[in-house]
Parts: sequence; C-alpha cells; structure tokens
Amino acid sequence: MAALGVLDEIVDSAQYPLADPEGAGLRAAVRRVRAELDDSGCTVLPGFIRPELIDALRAQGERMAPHAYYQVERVNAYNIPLDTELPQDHPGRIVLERGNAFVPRDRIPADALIHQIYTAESFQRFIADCFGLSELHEFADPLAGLCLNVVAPGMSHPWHFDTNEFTVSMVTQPAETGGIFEYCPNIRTPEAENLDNVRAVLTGSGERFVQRLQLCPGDLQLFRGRFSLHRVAPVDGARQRHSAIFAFTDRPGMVGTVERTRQLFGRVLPDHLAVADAVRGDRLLD
Ligand SMILES: O=C(O)CCC(=O)C(=O)O
Ligand SMILES: [Fe+2]
Repeated sequence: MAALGVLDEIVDSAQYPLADPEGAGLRAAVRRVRAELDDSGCTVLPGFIRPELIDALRAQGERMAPHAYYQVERVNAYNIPLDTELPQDHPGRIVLERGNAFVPRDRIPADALIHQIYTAESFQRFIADCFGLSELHEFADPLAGLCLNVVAPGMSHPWHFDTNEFTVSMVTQPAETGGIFEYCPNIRTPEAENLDNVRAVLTGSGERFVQRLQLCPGDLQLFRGRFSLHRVAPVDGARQRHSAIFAFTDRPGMVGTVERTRQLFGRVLPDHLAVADAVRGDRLLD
C-alpha cells in the first residue's frame, strides 16, 4: 500500500486533499460527486493527477500496452452468451465486436502511477466516501483488479452495461480523434430494462439518450455502469486510447470466473482455478 505522502505527490492535493478527509475542501468535492452520481450516474474530477505527472502517466501506459491481450470477441450489450434464447426483437440479439484489450494487473509495475493510486488507502477511502459505501475492497483477482484498457485505431469498446455497480477509471492517453466515452444515463433501472430505448441506441436511432464526455489524461471518472449503457466510440488516428480501470467491490475476495478470465486475459492463474474448485469440488469436464 502506498504511503500517504506518496499519494499526495501524485494527486493534485490542492483540489483534492485526500489526506484530510474531514476537511472542508474534500467534503465539498465529495458532495459534488455524490450529487452528480445521484443525478446522472457519472462524474468527472478534472485534473486529479498533478499536471507535471501527465507525461509520465501517458508514457507508462504506452510501455504497458504491448502486454494487453489482443483478441476481438463477439459479444452483446448484456455480456450474456450469444446463444441465449431471446425474443426476436430483443437488443441482446444484436452482436457487437469487442475490440478493446486489457493489460492485466500482474503486468502493471508496482511503482506505476496507476498502481500507486489504486492501492493507496486514502484513495480507497475517498472512493468509498463518494459512492457512500461503508466498505471498499480491491479485487482479490490478480489480473482484473487493475487494468489498462487499450483501444487501438479502428477498434471500439462497444455498447455495454457493467456487471459492477460502480466503476472508477482514468484516461491516460486519449485517441487522436474518436474514442469518445458515450453513455446513456440511467437508460435502465433495477425495475425496468427499457429494451426499446436500448435497441434504439444500438441501432443508431437513439441519439436523444446519448451523452458524451471529453476526458483528458489524469481526469478521474466515477461511473455507475450497471444502469447506463455506455461505450468507447471507435478510435481514429494513429494513436491507441488508454484508460486505467480501478476495480473495487464492497465485499472482499472478488475473483473472476475461469471462463471470463480466459476470455479477457487469454490465461488463468491458480487463484482462478482454486475458486472454481471450491465451488465445484472437482476438475472433471462438464
Ligand atoms: O475505458 C473506458 O473509458 C471505459 C471502460 C469500460 O466501460 C469498462 O471497462 O467497463
Ligand atoms: Fe463499462
């Protein structure tokens, strides 16, 4: 875990005094974040990282990116199997290409800025505070807890809902053109899927639901992606788009399934197999 002093040198502590959680400065920031999350499910904290570190943030991402698992996958917006039986006009029948690639946590050096931020106690306390959670835990998953999301030119991270209730992310390198984060605030609710509206967005006739964010490197984004359909639009130009995904849960011990881990990272580790064994009790084929 990074020491308090270290994080203070990374985060713009004049704007975001994480070391003083009860101080007026941070309370005001938390109030604003909570109000925006309640309203649209999304908020951006501009200039979260000190401006003099933005070049290093970008360069570190560039060095990690070759370690991403590049494998285009056919998916739907709900991330359920493509052969799930669904009514003819259900938006889950629309097949999308997931062209983004993740650098897993074990390929992100411990001294990388995004790793130091992710593991810092004062950062975790701030995030819990923003989402109104009494507990917040890093994923126990050695790959999925912290990732760099890489979207190469010509690729996109297509429309989807997150499984997680909340997501914390930070662009470390924007695309030259394109690669905009697009989202449909609260297009579904815990009570209603609103399939017609989701279908409209997926088929290009739902512009009225779509909002766009111009994210700069070092801005911190907090997002409730379970209810707001979202995507990274296709990336154009010569450069990849990179974003750090800081994954937390309100329960300890979160480890991905063997199948999903293999899909996202192209490999599994003993931790993933151990969880599968604990559930199944054997390793026989299904
Ligand atoms: O990279 C981004 O900005 C969005 C990532 C995202 O939606 C996800 O990882 O679920
Ligand atoms: Fe997402």
